[in-house]
This record gives sequence, C-alpha cells and structure tokens, in this order.
Amino acid sequence: MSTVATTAEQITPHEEVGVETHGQMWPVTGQIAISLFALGLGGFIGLFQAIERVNITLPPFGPFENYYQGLTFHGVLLAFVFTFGFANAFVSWTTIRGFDRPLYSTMLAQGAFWVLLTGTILGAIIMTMNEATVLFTFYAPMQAHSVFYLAAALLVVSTWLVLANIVLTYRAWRKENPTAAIPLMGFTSLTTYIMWGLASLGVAILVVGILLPWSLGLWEHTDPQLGRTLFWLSGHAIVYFWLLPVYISWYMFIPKQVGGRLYSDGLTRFAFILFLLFSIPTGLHHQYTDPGIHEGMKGFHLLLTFVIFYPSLITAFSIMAALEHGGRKAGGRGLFGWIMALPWNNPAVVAQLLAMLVFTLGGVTGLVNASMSVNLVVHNTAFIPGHFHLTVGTAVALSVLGICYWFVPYLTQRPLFATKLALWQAWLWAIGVLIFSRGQMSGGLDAQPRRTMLGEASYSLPGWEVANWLTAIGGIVMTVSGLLFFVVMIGTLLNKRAETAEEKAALQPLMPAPPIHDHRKSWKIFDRIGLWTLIAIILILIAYIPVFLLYLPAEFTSPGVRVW
Ligand code: HEM
Ligand SMILES: [Cu+2]
Repeated sequence: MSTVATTAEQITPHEEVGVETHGQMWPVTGQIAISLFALGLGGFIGLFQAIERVNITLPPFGPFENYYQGLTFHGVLLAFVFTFGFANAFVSWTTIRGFDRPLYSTMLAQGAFWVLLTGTILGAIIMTMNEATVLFTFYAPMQAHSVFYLAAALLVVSTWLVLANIVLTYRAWRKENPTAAIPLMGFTSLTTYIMWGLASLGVAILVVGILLPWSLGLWEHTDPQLGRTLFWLSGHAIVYFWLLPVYISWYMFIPKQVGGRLYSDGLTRFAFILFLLFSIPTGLHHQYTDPGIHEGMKGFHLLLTFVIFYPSLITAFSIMAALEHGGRKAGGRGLFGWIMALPWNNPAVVAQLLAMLVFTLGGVTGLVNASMSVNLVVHNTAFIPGHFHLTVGTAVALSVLGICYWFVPYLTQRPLFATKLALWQAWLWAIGVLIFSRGQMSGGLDAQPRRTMLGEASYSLPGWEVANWLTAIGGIVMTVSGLLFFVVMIGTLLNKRAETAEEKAALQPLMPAPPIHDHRKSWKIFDRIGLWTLIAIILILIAYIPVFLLYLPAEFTSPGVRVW
C-alpha cells in the first residue's frame, strides 16, 4: 500500500470531515487573514522604529505624523489584532477537531469574525487619524478618542464569542459523553479560553466602565493608578493568551510532525490547569515601581509569577521528550544525534523549533523582569522590548508562521509555495531577532529608555551606538524574513487547488496520536473544569481584593491629556 493511501486512511480527506462545516470554517480562514494582515502591516511599521535608532527617518515618520502614532499602530496590531485573530481561528478549529463535532453555534462563530473585523477597522481608522496615539497600553491620563476604546472593547468581545462557543460545544459533547475523559485537544482549547475569559474582565471593566465614558465626556477626570491596576489584571495573563494557542500546536501537533508522540496526557492537562490557575494573579509584577500599591501584595504576585514559570518548564520537558522520541525513531543516535534527525527540511516544524529555542532566552530574560530588585535595573528600558520580541515577537509570532505553513495550505486546499523560501524565512527571523534583541537589551542595560524616539533625544550614552546598530540590523533582517513569509503565502494562494485524492491527502493535517502515557493514566480530577475555574476565581480574589481594598476609594482627579 502506498504511503499516501495509508495517510488518507488515517485521516479523512477534507470534504469528508463532516464536523467542519463551511459556515464555521470561513470565519476560521477569515480570522487567520485578519491576523496575518495585522502582522504584515504592524511588522512593517516595526522596521521604521528599528532604523530610527540609526537616524534613518523617512519624513514624515513613515506613513505617520509622529513616531508614537506608528508605535501605537505597531503595538495594537501585533499585540491585540494579530494574536486575537490567530487564537480565535486556530482554537476554534482545534475545538471542532478536539471534540470531533461542529461548534455549538455557527452564529457565534461568524459573529466573532465580524466583531473582530469591525474592531480592527475602527481601531485602524482612529489611529490613522492620530486621534488615539496612546500606545497599546493606553494608560490614562493619556486620552484617546472614544472610538479607540470602543474598538478595543470589540476586539475583546470577539474573543468572548469564541469562548462562549467553546464552552457550549464542550457542554453539548459532555451531555452525549457523560463519563468519558475530555479529549485532550478539546481540553487544552477549553482551558485556554476560560483563562482568558477570566483575565479579560479587568481590561473590560477598565475600558467600558471607566475609559469609554471618560472619553465621551461623561466625567472629566480619571484615576490613572486604578486604571493601570485593572489593565495589568489582564495584562500578564494576556501573555498566556498569546502563548497557549501556540502551546496547543507544540503539544498536539509538533510531536506527530516530528514523527514522535506526546509524552503524557496527564502532564499536559496538569500544565494547562496551572496556566488557568496562575496566569492571572501575577499582574502586579508590572507595577513593582508603582506607588499606592501595598508592597506585601507586590511580593505575593512575585511569588505566583515564579509559580507560573513552572508549567512552562513542564512544557519544555514534554516537548523535548516528544522531539527526542521523534528524532530517535528517525534513526538519530547518541546524546545529540536525534536533534540532527528531526525534519529540518519541513518549514512548519523548523519555524516552531527555532521559536522554541529563542523562547528559552525569552523565558530567562522574563525571570529578570519578574525579580523585584533586578526589575529596577531594566524597568521601562529598551531591555523590555528586547525581551518580548523573543517571547510574543518570536515564540508566538514565528510559531504562528510555522503553523500557517501547514494550516493555510489545509484551509485553502492549496499546496505550500516555495518550501525552501519558507525555510529561509524561519532561519532569518530567528537570526534577526537575536541580533535585534541583543541590541535592545544591551541598550536597556545601559539605561536606554523604551518608547522613545531616540533620534530626537537630546541625550545619549556611548554604549548606545552599538546597541542601536544591532537593533537596526536585526530589525532589517526580521523585515526581510517577514517579506519572505508573505511571498510564500501569496504564492500559496496562487497555487492550483488540490484536485486528486492524492493531492488532497497530502494537505491533511497530521492529527495527534495518543500520548505515550495516555488518558487512562490521568487523574480524573483534571477534568473537573468547573472546579478549576472556581479555584482560579478564588485565587484572583485573594490576589486582588486586598490590592483594591487598600487602594480604594478611587481618586478621579486627573484630566485627560493629549501628548502627541
Ligand atoms: C519586523 C519585525 C519587528 C521589528 C523591526 C520591531 C521593532 C520594534 C521596536 C524597535 C520596538 C520598540 C519601540 C520603542 O520602544 O520605542 C517595538 C515595540 C513593540 N513591538 Fe515590535 N518589532 C517587530 C515585530 C514585532 C512582533 C512580531 C510583535 C508581536 C507579535 C511585536 C510587538 C511589539 C510590541 C507589543 C511593542 C511595544 C510597543 C510599546 O512599547 O508601546 N513586534 N518593536
Ligand atoms: Cu507579566
């Protein structure tokens, strides 16, 4: 029997996947498109920020009136639109496949697409008009046009529609399978969105309850510190909302893609439960230097921040085990021989392997930020963007590109264009970001501020020169890599649609095989989603009630300011 026939047997060809209805799949494709559009545009603006470091400013600042308008665009498009669009699309699909049934509601699925699109367009318009140059963290008392806050709210609402759909799908599945273990891919999808559902409440209250009415003139003053605290209630957990969809790929798809198997079902569930429990009560680690917040509570959040590092270590262990399993099955021998035996010719895999490698540096530098005393050295310096281009800018973004190398061909039923180019793309991004972040971090350690148009600054230190050049060169390499990605994607869209059964089978995703330690060995309690959600809520209350009790009553004394 040919290998293609075997593959076709193992996984049903596209049309026959009855659980994937057209009405639910076009919003998946559509949200991937929105996401990649945001990545392309946002990333391109990044280039201007990077070369500004070496005094190349195209007048006026790129397509914008000023540096900070571009920076707002860059942050909003990349941190919110790119990530939300991908999560909504990919996790909706892993829910369908995980529970092996269509989503509960097609209306919710399509609604998520339309709400995301509307939020993106409104946000883009108002930012283009320079009416919302408040950076992606939109700290009050900087004030944006009310449409900006409306757009931010819509982006969050789109994720809530997906959350509602996932929960309803799970409940419908549970009704029909009252005693079965939750399918692992469904479990990871569900916990990812429940975590974000809880986390997003902070920013939702901030935007809808405080900033929107304030920008509409319902009241004139606001309380910046209260706003920051609500922002960061969501603002660390959002990092995990960026990461977990990618972890779903690393846990569920990468093992099979490298010819191995996931290590353990139970350990995977355990890791995702820890993310659900501990992602949120850690937000104060972004506010170590903020006045008005009790030091003891900062210490408590510090402790939990180190707790949340633990499931990432579990992840590193699990994925490494799966990689080694695959590498050894492919004939790799010795301590490191299995690494060479991994499929280094498959861009979908290579992009994600490099993303993981870069992420180890991102994790370590994250520990620097998280440590209260060392944080003082790097706080608000260029070290921070140095750090998070390794995490969200690479662990997430490069992984998403890798996932697109199989997911987009599957969604569009067109084979990937120019595999070699895609491989170049992955390597160039990894090399580029290492140079870029090295520049940003060394600048930061030399006290270079972040969010600053350095070319215009009247101050400089000798150590910044090399740092700036590295940032600029790394940024250019990343941009070239990004361009290659879009060449590959456009080429793919122009490719001929798969027609024969063989061609179609070749585009099928490799669905996960049961882990080496399968669900029969997992603790039943892992599946008590309601219980874990309740514990997560209790932890949030413990971590935040004292913060607010000690802080309140709020002092609405700051009038809005427009800086740029
Ligand atoms: C071509 C690739 C990219 C380049 C050259 C680039 C460049 C930069 C630079 C130089 C900054 C610092 C600006 C400052 O502090 O004044 C920055 C900030 C930022 N970047 Fe990127 N970036 C790229 C891709 C990405 C990606 C893929 C993401 C996320 C998915 C991302 C997310 C962010 C965020 C959230 C900020 C913070 C904005 C702020 O502080 O308000 N960037 N970028
Ligand atoms: Cu954080």
